[in-house]
Amino acid sequence: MFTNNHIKLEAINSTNEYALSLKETPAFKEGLVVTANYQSGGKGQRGKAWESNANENLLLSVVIEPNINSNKQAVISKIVALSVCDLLKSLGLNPKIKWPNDILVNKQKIAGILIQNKLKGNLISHSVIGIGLNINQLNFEEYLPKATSLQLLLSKEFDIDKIQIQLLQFLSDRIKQFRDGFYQEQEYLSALFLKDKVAAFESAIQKFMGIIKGVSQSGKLLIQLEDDSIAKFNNQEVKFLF
Ligand code: BT5
Repeated sequence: MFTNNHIKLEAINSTNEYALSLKETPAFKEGLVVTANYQSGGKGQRGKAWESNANENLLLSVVIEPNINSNKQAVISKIVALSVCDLLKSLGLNPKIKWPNDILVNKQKIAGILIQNKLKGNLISHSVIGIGLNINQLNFEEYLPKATSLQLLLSKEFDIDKIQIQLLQFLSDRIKQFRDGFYQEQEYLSALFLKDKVAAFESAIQKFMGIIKGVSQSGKLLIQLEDDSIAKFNNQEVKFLF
């Protein structure tokens, strides 16, 4: 699926932005892969930055054509997060998905995902899936959660191209399974950070205790409250206190 349309860049502001800039061209179609050795303006959610030393980590964007209703958009990020987990598990790690888009190992962030969708009416015609995976970088800024990398966790250097090929294989397998109707929700729930554990959260109005039960189709976090009701939160409406 991601084999014959690969643009490799030495340096760019953001691989997601670069892929999106191609949206009126024939190259912008399912299977497009854009990678860079360095991003001068790597993007996270809502104006946040994704920072990576040059040549040390995977900075990747791929285009898929989901053709699903935009109210089911969460399935895309679930599949992508699971494919990053597949890769990390294949290396012997125990990854968790911290809603909405962080991949953690030992409560430290090893990868981030940024999905930007192009809509045609109610349909998501194209998704640009950006993945930043820390591979060989040893020193990071003081982020919260703390950052980690494959080399920090496994004490050896990794070949970034090989990791990229493996990750894209896991991702295309997951996409194929989804299109074949294979249900991945249970796997997602078992990988979800803090699922079924009593934890502390903070919303705009208060701090509270609750239990994560899942993520809705539209991507809202479902938290069971002390009175057993389920509250739904959009990204940015709730913070984990851990
Ligand atoms: C993300 O956003 O985690 C999504 C990151 C997606 C990056 C990829 S790289 C290829 C593609 N092209 C792009 O321009 N982006 C995508 P968010 O959840 O908003 O997290 C951003 C926050 O993570 C920052 O505010 C920092 O606190 C932290 N952070 C930044 N760089 C990091 C790193 N290398 N490792 C761990 N944490 C980092």
